Amino acid sequence: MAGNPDFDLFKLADEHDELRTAIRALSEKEIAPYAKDVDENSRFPEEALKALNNSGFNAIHVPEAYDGQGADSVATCIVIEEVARVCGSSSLIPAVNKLGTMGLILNGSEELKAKVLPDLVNGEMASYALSEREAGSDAASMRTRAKADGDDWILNGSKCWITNGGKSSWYTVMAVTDADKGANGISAFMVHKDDEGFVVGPKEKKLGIKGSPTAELYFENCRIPGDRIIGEPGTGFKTALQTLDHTRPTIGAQAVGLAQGALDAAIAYTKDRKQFGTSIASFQNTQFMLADMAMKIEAARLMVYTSAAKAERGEKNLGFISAAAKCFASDVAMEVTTNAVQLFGGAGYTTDFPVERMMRDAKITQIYEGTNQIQRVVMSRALLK
Ligand code: COS
Repeated sequence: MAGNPDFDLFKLADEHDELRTAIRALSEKEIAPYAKDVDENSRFPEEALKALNNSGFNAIHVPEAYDGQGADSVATCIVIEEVARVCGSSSLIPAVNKLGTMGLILNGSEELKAKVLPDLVNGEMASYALSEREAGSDAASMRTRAKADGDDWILNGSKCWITNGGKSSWYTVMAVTDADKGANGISAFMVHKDDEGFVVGPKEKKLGIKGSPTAELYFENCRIPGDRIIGEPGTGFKTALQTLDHTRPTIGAQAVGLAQGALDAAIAYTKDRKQFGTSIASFQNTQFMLADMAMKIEAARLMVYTSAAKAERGEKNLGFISAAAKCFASDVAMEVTTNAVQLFGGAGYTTDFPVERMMRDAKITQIYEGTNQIQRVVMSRALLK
């Protein structure tokens, strides 16, 4: 292998680099101009949805067998990262479309996949409904129930903090089907927005990602056909956790994108901003801060792609690496965006510049798809088992 020029040692494929060029251009032209307005008015980024749908970047992960592009997990991360670099809220369109369909892709029947996945290719969205008001980190303590009724299932209960809730057409919903079996009595279902008894509740008022609605969902004798179950009854909690093994890298990618956006803005600003008769980028304090920010982003990006590649290869025991990637990248995003605000000084604390928005958006990456405390539980369990 040594010296072989054909051997792409530890480098992304040319297709990945080309994809980045394409999604970066689209993001800067069609998504970035609206990011401030989307945040200020807490409105859904319709422009981003349209641009992503028109270019097929909205749900690039959908396999070719279901009319999708079948992009690999690293490619999907690159798309999310590049959109997040300009607009955190918009990056949740491709990210949550993957989250809302990954359990189905991993464990659903062919018929169910064929029913749901082409809808995403056609621009509809999907969400993931695991958490409940009283069952967040302790997800297995959920109370939403599903009961067989003839050929149907009837769901009752509620879910909360559902990203893109109300905008999505399809929802992967975890519910208890056998209360005596704990985590192994939970099943996963695909619920459609038009199903009888499916109700979208109020939206949360949030610190960041204000363009992405976060809603409560209610199931009021919600009736769905029997074949909407994903896999066998009782396998839903495993499907939910397996999903997160595949999608935590995407949150890492979102975090890397937010951090990169803040670094890029900080580099431009510190070169331009004059104090004491010179640009503040000429001070070693600024230079070292920028160097640390860039170094940590680079490490986070590598970990995110590594975890995504392992998921793509179908490696077992993804728990450690996907939790590590999400945890590390989101901690880096929080630190980098906060330091970007610092480098902007007073200006960074105003909405005249995007870094305060990026800092607020970064915070959620330390919380959703499992708090970073839960990521450490997952990692340490893997180490000690
Ligand atoms: N993939 C597949 N199966 C898994 C799994 C994984 N990654 N991790 C655990 N399981 C299995 C376990 O083997 C166990 O099955 P058996 O009883 O057959 O052995 C079952 O799932 C239950 O696992 P466990 O006993 O570890 O569950 P806990 O209730 O202790 O919870 C944590 C585990 C804390 C890791 C889980 O609740 C969690 O990830 N919580 C955070 C949830 C979250 O991320 N919420 C955010 C929602 S998205 S915004």
